[in-house]
Amino acid sequence: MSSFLKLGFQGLYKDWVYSSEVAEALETRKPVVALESTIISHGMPYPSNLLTALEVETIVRKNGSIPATIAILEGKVHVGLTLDDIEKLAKMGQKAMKTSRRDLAFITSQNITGATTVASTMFIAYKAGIKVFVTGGIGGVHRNGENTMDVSADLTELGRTPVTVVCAGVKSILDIEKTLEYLETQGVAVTTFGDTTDFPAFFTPKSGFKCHSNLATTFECAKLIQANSKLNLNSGILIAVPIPEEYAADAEKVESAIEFSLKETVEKGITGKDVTPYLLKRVVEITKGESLKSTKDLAYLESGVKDESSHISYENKP
Ligand code: PSU
Ligand code: MN
Repeated sequence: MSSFLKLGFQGLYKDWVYSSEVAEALETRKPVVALESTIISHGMPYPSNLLTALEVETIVRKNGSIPATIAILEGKVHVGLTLDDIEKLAKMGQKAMKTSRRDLAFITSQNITGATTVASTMFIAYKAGIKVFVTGGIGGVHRNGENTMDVSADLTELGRTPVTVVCAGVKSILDIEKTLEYLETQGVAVTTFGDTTDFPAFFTPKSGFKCHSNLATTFECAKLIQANSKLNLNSGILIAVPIPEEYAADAEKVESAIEFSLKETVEKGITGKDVTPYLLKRVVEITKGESLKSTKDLAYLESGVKDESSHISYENKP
């Protein structure tokens, strides 16, 4: 709180709440990385969601940046959460409102607590002056999306908001080929990172669909971000970093779990914003945690820790 008061940082919107370290970093132009919160409430079960959220913040710090996890708490936009806030969201799970761009006016006018998706996190990050955002997997065009028109607002947000999203690709619960097509339509600069041109499928390093661009180093990525900004394109960038082979899930197991869960959504009439959380939950259940393990491994990777489910204790918090 002290630095917040000392520096008098308020940001663009006077009623947004910034954590003191994020406020200080933004005012003194230190690097800040935005993080979403729907992955906490709707993307993973408790307590893995809590441990992962804290571990990701630690990784961001270890790499010299300040993490800004974004959420809406009792109708207020929060940029940078306290440990208690993160724990509350992790425990609320699906009781927190899944908040995409279209929900922002509603949730802030009704004083509701919600977790932000990639789309709304990008919007808030941009307005807060944060240029880079890291997450696991983004939303996309759903399978059979040509009939349901279920296309995540994450893709249109990438087309309209100049923030760089770094992720592990798109989960094959979605139609990856159509997702890439739609990103092209939206004018999003999409690239793979590392030594592959195959777009990654989150659980596995290759999806079988090619990406037109590949960058080998973080320096090249920085140049891309700078060029996007210089051109004033006002659209986003997607950098897809493949999961290393040794952490990848068994592709066949995951695929059969996805197909089974997709059938269930049709049988149970699950539609709209409930589809993604339902599929994520069922794939974890059916693969008996194998998919969750990859999710956690991805997050823990840079900290040099391999998941044993319990060995990142709550006490290891930042
Ligand atoms: N994909 C994942 N994990 C997630 C999500 C997607 O592998 O947690 C979440 C993200 O918050 C993403 C949102 O922005 O789901 C997309 O939901 P929808 O398809 O309803 O737009
Ligand atoms: Mn949808």
